[in-house]
This record gives sequence, C-alpha cells and structure tokens, in this order.
Amino acid sequence: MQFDTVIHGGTIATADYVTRGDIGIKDGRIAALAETLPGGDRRIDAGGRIVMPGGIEAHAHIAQESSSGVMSADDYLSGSISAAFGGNSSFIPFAAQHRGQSVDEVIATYDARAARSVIDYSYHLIISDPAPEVLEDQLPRAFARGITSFKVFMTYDLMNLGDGGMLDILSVAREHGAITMVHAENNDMVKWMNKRLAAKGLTAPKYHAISRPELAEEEAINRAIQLAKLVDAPLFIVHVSTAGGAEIVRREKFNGAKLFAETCPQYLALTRDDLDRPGMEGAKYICSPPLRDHATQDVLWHHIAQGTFESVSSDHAPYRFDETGKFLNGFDAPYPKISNGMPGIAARLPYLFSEGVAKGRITLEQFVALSSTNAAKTFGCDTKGRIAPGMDADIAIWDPEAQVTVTAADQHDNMDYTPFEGMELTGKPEIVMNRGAVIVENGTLMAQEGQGRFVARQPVDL
Ligand code: DUC
Ligand code: ZN
Ligand code: ZN
Repeated sequence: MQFDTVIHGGTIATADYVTRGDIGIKDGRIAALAETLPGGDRRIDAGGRIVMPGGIEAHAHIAQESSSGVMSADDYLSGSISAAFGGNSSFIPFAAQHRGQSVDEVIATYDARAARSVIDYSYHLIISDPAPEVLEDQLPRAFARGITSFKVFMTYDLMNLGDGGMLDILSVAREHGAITMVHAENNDMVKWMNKRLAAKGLTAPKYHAISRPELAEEEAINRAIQLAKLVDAPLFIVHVSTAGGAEIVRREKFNGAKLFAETCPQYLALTRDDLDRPGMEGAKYICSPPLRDHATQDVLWHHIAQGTFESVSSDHAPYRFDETGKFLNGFDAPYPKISNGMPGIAARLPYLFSEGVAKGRITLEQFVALSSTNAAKTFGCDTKGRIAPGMDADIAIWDPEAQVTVTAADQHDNMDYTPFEGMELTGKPEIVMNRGAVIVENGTLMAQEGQGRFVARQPVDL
C-alpha cells in the first residue's frame, strides 16, 4: 500500500501497551502498524518520541454563554487552536440550553459556532429546562444525531434541576443509551454559606472556596449516584475536587455502579491559597467546585493512579482578567459576581504528562487512557482514541524530554492569563494530527479554520 504518511521509529503508546514501530496513514485513517513500514509521501522520523492517540478534551466551555449571560473568551477557532497546541485532536465542549430554549435551537446555534473549529468536535448538551417536549421529543432527536451525553447541574438557581428533574433526565438518557454528566454541589448549602459570608462582609475572592465546602460536593455526588441507581442509568461525575467525593466514586464503582468520573489539573496543581493572592489576583483562580488543599491533591493523584477516574479534563472555562470576563460586574465585585472558571485546555496534557508520567505517578499507558482512550469509550467516539488499523489518524507525537516553562502566550487561546503561569514542565506535543492532517508542528499552526468535523457519537460503552 502507498501511504500518505508513515510515522517511523517512534515509541507507540496505547492504553494497553507501549511498543516500538511504524504507523502507516492513508486517507485520514490508520492503515497499518508494523515494526517497519516502507514508503509514505511524507515520512516523519519519530525516533526518541512518543506516538500516541491525539488527546480528546471531554470538558471545555467554548463559545458558551454562562447562565448569567457571560460569553466565554474562546470561540471554536481560538479554543480549538489552543486545544491542538495542547496535544488534542478532538474535543467535546458543551452546548448549553438556557431556560425556555428548545434543544433544536441550541444545537443549531452551536453548529454555526463550531463550524470554525480546526479539530473534530461534538457537544455534550447542558439541560436546564427539562420540559415535557424536551424530554419526549428534543432529547431523543439530539441523541439520534449522535449527541449522546447530557449534563445537568445540582447547583446555581438558574441551572439546578432538583432531584425530580434529574431523575427525568436520567431516565430519558437510560432509555436511549445516553450518559448523564453531573455538576455535583449542594445548592442550598452554597446559598446558605453565601448569605452568612455576605452578612459579615466577607466577599473577597478567597471566600469563594469557603462558600462551597467539600461537604457540598460530597453530599451531592452521593445523592447523584443514588438517583442514577434508582433508574439504573449510567452517570458521569464531572470535575471531582474532593477526597471524599473521589472515595464515594471509588466505593460505588467497586460495588458495581455504572459510574464514570473525571478530575482536572487545577485540583492537582493549585490550592485555595491561590484565591488569596494580592489585590483581586485571586479572581483568576475562581472556579467551581473551588480549589482545595495540598492533602487533597495527594489523594486525587492516588485515585488517578488507582483508576477511580476515567479522564483528567481541563474544564476550560475562559474568562479574561478584565471587564469582559472576570469583572463584568466591576473590578471590586464580590466573589459570587466574579465569572466562574479558568482556562487550561492547552495545559491539560503537558501538565498530566509532566506531573504524572515524568514524575512516576502514572504509567504512559494510564496517561493515554486518561487523556484520550477512555473519553472515546465513555462518550462513544468509536473511531477515535486508539492507535489501531481503521481508526482515525488522530495522533500526537511527543518529545518526552523537552523542558517547558508555561506562559500565557504559549496557550494560543484568547486569554490574558494562565493559572499555570511559570510552571516548569517536562515533555510537550511536537506534532498533532487530526484525521491524518498535521494541525500543529513544532509550535506552528498548520490547520485551516473550519477543517474540524462534527463527530456523531455512539451510545455509552458500559
Ligand atoms: N462548571 C463547570 O463545569 N465549569 C465552569 C463552571 C461550572 O460551574
Ligand atoms: Zn460544572
Ligand atoms: Zn465545566
């Protein structure tokens, strides 16, 4: 066979094994794997490099209005470019339904926005209004189009569905083979804390962490799992930030629950002390659930190594450190009125590789599983996430020894800061491919606007 590209002499890393060999690519797909392959219109010498499935970013907010109407700083062009520079070949941002909107209208809106993407994409639907026509007609239609995951919130007055609304979504999802994702924090606990803190005038960024205690996450994770068990539906807990929450997930999985979960680099790299930086700097570190402490970081790493989490996702929720983002409500806004989220789509995999693989906390196989393969399985991307004949040639070639200092400019997003600024990391993606096309090479964007394609997904693989 005449290959379009041969990647030669690299260390091929999959979720199951690591081996030396060549990869032949034809018409956007992996056509052959062998110890050595001849030919190739282009031959890429991958000696000394790791060749792995391109990352699948399963949690990002791109061109998305928050429930309070703030638009994220990244659209599908800048967000997908930043993802590509971070070693990702595809991503699954959210398409958010706000109350009163039809899901069909939401999907049409995001289709128009996503047309700019340089990498393949799908959406998780966020459902905030489970009206009968949504449950009976619109969600089944979305599912039939290959949108097979629905996110719900247990917090925020404009998003929280209540236990009954969650049961409604879970049972529709179960019926169709979709997976329900949940943001688990107890809304009343948070509101009660907010009221008490406001009454005392305690509204600086650092109080954001105090207002959303570990208990609020742990209680809600437990409740969400019991609700899912009642209707025997699969559940994915997003952005687990607590030791207690991770322990509940581990225990319930061990006992057979159809349960999936992720954590995020910010809960491993940062702590609530970052919220107490001088002036309003702490606003950069406001995200929900909030940053915790060093002891929690160690426990979360332990759970990553032990298999509690399917994925480590960025939860890229970019709001600039200015009046368009964090300070839409003024530069001295109290913490509940500061836009909630931080960027990280380009830093996710370099951070996980460096702190995980290079420091010996996880194996290379685990890195591949956590960054790509498990997301493909859980979210039904059946042509992605694996290096095997017939799969999309979504491939990242890493230099495992490069020394990198993280800077905001190197994130290639539309942000004016990175919470990971100044971190010294080992390893970086050098070449990133999506369906056989090189999209990033040695720090240069090679992709064209709009070359990413929608990925119709399959039901969850239980
Ligand atoms: N949940 C997220 O997943 N991201 C940003 C903020 C939030 O509440
Ligand atoms: Zn969330
Ligand atoms: Zn998020």
